[in-house]
Amino acid sequence: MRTTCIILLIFAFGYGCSNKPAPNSSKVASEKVTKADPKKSKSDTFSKKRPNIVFIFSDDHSYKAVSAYGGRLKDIAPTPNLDRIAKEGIRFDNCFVTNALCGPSRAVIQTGKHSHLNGFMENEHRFDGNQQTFPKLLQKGGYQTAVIGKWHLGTDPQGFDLWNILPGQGTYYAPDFRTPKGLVPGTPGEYVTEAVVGKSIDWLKKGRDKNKPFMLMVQHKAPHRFWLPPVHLLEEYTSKNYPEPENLFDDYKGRGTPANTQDMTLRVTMDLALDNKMVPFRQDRMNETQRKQWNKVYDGIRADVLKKRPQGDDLVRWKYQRYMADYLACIKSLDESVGTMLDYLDESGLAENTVVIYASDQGFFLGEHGWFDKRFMYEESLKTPLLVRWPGVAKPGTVNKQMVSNLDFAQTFLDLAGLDQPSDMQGKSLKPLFEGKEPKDWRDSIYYHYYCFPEYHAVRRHDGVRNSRYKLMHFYDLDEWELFDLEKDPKEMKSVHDDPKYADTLMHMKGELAKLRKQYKVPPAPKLRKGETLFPPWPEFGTFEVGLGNKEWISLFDGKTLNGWHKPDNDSIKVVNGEIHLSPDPQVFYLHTREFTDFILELEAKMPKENFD
Ligand code: SGN
Ligand code: CA
Repeated sequence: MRTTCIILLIFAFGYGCSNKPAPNSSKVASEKVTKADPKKSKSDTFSKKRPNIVFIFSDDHSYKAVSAYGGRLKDIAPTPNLDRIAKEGIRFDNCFVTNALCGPSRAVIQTGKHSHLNGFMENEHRFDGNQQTFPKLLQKGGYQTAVIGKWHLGTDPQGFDLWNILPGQGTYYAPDFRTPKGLVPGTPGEYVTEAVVGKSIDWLKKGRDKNKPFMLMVQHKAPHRFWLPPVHLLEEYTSKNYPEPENLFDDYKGRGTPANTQDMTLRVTMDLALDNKMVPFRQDRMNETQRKQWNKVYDGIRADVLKKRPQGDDLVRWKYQRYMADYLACIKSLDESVGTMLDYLDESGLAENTVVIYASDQGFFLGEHGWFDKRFMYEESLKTPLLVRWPGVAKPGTVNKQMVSNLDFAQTFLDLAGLDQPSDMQGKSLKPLFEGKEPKDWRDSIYYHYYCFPEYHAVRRHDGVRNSRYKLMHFYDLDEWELFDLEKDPKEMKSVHDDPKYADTLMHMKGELAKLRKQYKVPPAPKLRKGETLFPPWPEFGTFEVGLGNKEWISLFDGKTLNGWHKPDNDSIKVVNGEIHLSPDPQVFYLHTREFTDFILELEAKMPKENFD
């Protein structure tokens, strides 16, 4: 198993404009305000004029799982609260990330610069927080700033009046938080999405200086793998039947080596134990009630699948249903938390002068191409949802089709605050688009770059360019190209790179790519890592421990016989009285479907205790 990272760089035509300072500098804004209402204190009036910003950010949220975007899941898994933002504001249909991976996306947002310039190209990197970031500039410009939830940048946040973050990827149940004072252990019974929004509202109520405008980043863990939903949604979401994507059984013909050799299929990579929860796991982060509700639902599913033992394509279909149930229940909870925040903004009277922005760090495959995860420059992963509400400014029900990006967020926030946009930031403020303007010089293509190979999910390094109709991808380590005509082939099933009819388009897109690389000062890619094995276990992310703290061997799965199962040569697994048992030591194991015939158990390694729910 290997993984790759994707980096997307964004390009704009006539790009010089993006680096110009905002026309309304903070000085101008404050003068205006003082004139308008001389009786009020400057900070008071200033904060009225300058909008607050609530940035709600999720992790791996496909736009196909937001009902406002339509699509196959809209009726079965609606998101009424997210839809409310779209209805009362703007739905952006073409928001792309520069690199479809968590840390890199966050670093781009902090800095307004592509990964190669902010230095954070892979999740394993550590963000240099001493560099210029938008929260520092906002703080200097008179804003109160806070970040709550997933951070995932390795180093401590800077430029925030308050930070209260999940360590690393965080956990779904009883999440620990980290503050400047240290680790705050999780509270049993708490669910991460609710905890993040609860702490955010606490800060709005009690933590901030109410004389200043604020910028709050509400950053969710959900719906990141392993998609552990809150128990109140389990029954409902596991009993639905989710429509499949048309290309669930993609055979990857018509595309090159990378699509054929990735490691992110539901068929092979999706794990029955970890992803589909078909083996009991440590639940010491759950309280008794949660444990009971959880086991009631999953014991039932487990018993059912063991009876049916789906094989081959049926097993893929079964996994897809399991995957959607968990993923979409996490989304439902996220949507509920968005409702909680919107309600609070209404009740507190803050709504009127607060810009609410919803986005994800990148998209995600929900079975399209037979995949989960992201990293590729294909549409599902490249795009993120972007919804914006700005009462009195953004026209309700607007749909914006311009090409925008996470590269733009930093400058947008600064512009909203009436502050200068540093000339070395590489995006464009979206404020004019929020205001319904149609800037003539808007970009018409974006640049993407993913840097991580070998790595989890084995996506090859590539960069590329997308405009409104075409997408060109270059897997440069292989020197393989793919070109898609998104109008004729929106699902990206057949590259037309070698089709003579597209020769002119190919030439044009290659020119665009070269232009963007130059414009964004993209250096040659770092050397390809060689010789690193990236097979499990991966201590930093770990896998489930089986053991449940019992003194004896633990019963596993259907427990009949190990005959015909792939098993290790040591004594860590055996059959006792007709039951398959694991050694009491914490063991990490993987269940794979190999050759699509049956479940296969693989014991991978021992590992120390990790933070798993
Ligand atoms: C973990 C996941 C991967 C995922 C990366 C990056 N494996 O490693 O599936 O691609 O995170 O995700 S897991 O077994 O630990 O869930 S990111 O959103 O943080 O970039
Ligand atoms: Ca992510």
